[in-house]
Amino acid sequence: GDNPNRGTAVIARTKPKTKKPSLYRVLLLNDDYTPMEFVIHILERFFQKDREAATRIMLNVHNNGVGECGVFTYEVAETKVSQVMDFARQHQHPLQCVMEKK
Ligand code: TYC
Repeated sequence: GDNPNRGTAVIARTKPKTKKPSLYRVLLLNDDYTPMEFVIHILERFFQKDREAATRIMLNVHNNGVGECGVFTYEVAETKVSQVMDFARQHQHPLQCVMEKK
């Protein structure tokens, strides 16, 4: 016969193919030197926080040593960390920003 599928079997996928991406927290770390106003500016500029939210997050970091700026996919989190670290270095502040898997 001319049927090219003779003798083959195809099993249809039953689950959707897409997977949820892993999520990562972006964290700011406290230090004794970075000005509070600079940290608020970082949160407004790179994390789209309004002034009230930015101030709350900054004070949370100041009081607890660490605080969450947001939750993102891997590539976005990596970009945020780089942007914050580059900006802090340009302004000669020791501010540290890290990401961790949720
Ligand atoms: N502790 C700093 C100060 O007293 C303020 C600060 C807040 C620094 C948050 C870093 O991630 C930070 N000037």
